[in-house]
Amino acid sequence: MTFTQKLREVQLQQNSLLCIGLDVDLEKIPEHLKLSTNPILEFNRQIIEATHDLVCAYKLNLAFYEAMGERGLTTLRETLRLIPKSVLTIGDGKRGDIGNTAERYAKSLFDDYDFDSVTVNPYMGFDSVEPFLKNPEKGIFLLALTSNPGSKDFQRLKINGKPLYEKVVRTAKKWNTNKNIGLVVGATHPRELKAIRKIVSEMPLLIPGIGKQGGDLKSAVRDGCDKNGQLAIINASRSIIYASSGKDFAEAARREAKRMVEEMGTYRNSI
Ligand code: OMP
Repeated sequence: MTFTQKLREVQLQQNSLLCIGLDVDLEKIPEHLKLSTNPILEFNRQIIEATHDLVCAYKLNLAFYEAMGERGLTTLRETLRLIPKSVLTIGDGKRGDIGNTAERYAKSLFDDYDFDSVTVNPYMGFDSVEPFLKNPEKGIFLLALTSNPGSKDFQRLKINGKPLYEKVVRTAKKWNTNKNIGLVVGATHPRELKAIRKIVSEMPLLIPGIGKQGGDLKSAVRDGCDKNGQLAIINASRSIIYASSGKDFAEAARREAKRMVEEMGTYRNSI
């Protein structure tokens, strides 16, 4: 089964487009957890337990784990073990390097950590992306139009009258022979999201930027989904995992996740 098919199945089973970003920061977790042997793992354990029936994926941004040194990497591994197989995992490292190095990145993230999918920066071209594409069951999200203000610095530059991100989108479509490529498009660019979905009608779109970054949920669903109301993976990290800083943090995360899923449901029904 290709990654795209797997995503369709999971979204159908879970009836959800929501991805929770486990971007965990020791300074932001509730005080009472700091007495646990591994506060970050305990935080993740409770968040996963409270939300796994509401999501299609969890995205683990590697920066948050790498920044904690060796212990962070162990926590990353242990967190991955806590995620039920019914849900997809995204290793968000935005990797990209010469082929020989990219091979090592792909081996680490897919074979060792066993992520279902990863984020990849396409700036270095095909040989830097190719090592990630080999296994059709593993997904790759190529950065197309990112959610941050700096996305205008390069991604919107015109080449032969068309923005660079559009070139990335059209090229990714050509490279997608294994049906395992998706694109990252920020929810902060609703107009462009709609145009990109028209170009890639059958590719997954990872859509971050909801919540703290101000992206619009309605457009993320209506413009990001395919014609069946699928293939958009809508990520929220801080707005869910830090919905409360008290002892009720996991319940609060569940409430916020549920609220988002219900809101998304209303937009999905009108696709
Ligand atoms: P919140 O703003 O807290 O929901 O977090 C957003 C998450 O999505 C972070 O892990 C970012 O690194 C990631 N992200 C973006 O915010 N913008 C992008 O354009 C791409 C990503 C990503 O690839 O996930």
